[in-house]
Amino acid sequence: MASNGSGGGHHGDSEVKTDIITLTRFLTEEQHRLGPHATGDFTLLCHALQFSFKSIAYYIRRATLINLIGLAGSSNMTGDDQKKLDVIGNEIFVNTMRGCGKVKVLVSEEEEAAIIFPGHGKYAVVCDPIDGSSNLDAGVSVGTIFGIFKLDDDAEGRAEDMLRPGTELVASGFTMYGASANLVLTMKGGSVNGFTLDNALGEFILTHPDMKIPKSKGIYSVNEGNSLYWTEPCKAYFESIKYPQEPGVKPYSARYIGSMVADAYRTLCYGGLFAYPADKKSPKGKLRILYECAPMAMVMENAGGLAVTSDQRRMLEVVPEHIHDRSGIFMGSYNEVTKVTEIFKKHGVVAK
Ligand code: FDP
Repeated sequence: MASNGSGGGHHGDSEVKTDIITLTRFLTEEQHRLGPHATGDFTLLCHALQFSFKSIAYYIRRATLINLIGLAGSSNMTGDDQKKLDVIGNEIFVNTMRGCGKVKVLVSEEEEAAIIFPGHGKYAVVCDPIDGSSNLDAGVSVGTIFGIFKLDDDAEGRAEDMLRPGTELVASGFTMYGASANLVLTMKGGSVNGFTLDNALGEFILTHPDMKIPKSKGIYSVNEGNSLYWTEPCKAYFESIKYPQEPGVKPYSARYIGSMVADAYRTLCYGGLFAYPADKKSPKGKLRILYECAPMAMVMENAGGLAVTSDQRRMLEVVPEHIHDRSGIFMGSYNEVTKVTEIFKKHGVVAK
């Protein structure tokens, strides 16, 4: 069978790719691109991250078979009931981060306090190990969200060190556990790259290089069950896309999975708007700044989109008051988020 010399060979009807970019290769190439001053610590940290994603993907896939569905009988720091898989996902994450030796501070949705590891790790990791877990028992897609900060060389590692804006993230992303496990990774000032887990090879393969979110798309994603509590500008925005006044303009389609990672991944791929606004019932919003909003905002911005808070500030500039602090969020296609900001402005809500 002759090779075409471009990394692919013809085998029967299908083309078999023989020059594959795995996440491991991608990370090594990124490290080499940075030159000799790159120590390889970030690469090792990412290897540990990818192991935790593979493990969580494995347990989610087997959950119904090995009695991992249902509640663990406890609730986490933010008051949510913990599922057995929340607990296991968190343990996997904590252990892999500790084991890699490169992390000094870990903030997890499932842990009340920041975890400080011994040793000289120079990174801080924030994570929601299993986001969207109310969907778990129904087999609906959930995900892991993560962000990575670099600490100062002499940092002792304190929870307060984590109260920083998303603009200081050196990398962020998420893995969605759906029909396949899809990992999206972005680094500061870089592009957004998507990898799909090949279960047989046990490797994440680069399948979506340089992802760009479409500039506009008539899809909105929000929990409409909260509309009773929405503020006036919020109501006005959603009215405007559901009942457009301009002749010939079609109303938007609604899509809401209820797992931020899955809704964000669809928004990244197809475009549109995902929102979890602050409202009269939850004036600070529901989603957590450090390990949900900021990492997602970085992905959206690096893919050409936008992410803002309910008071229309750039999400990445928000400094959380405590590690589990929350915010309202509107994120997605550039033109869709811009439209939100324009309507809020008409109602007197302007970023300060
Ligand atoms: P969950 O409570 O199932 O963990 O922040 C968690 C989150 O899910 C997000 O993944 C999701 O977007 C949102 O909450 C769903 O909240 P609602 O059920 O209130 O719509």
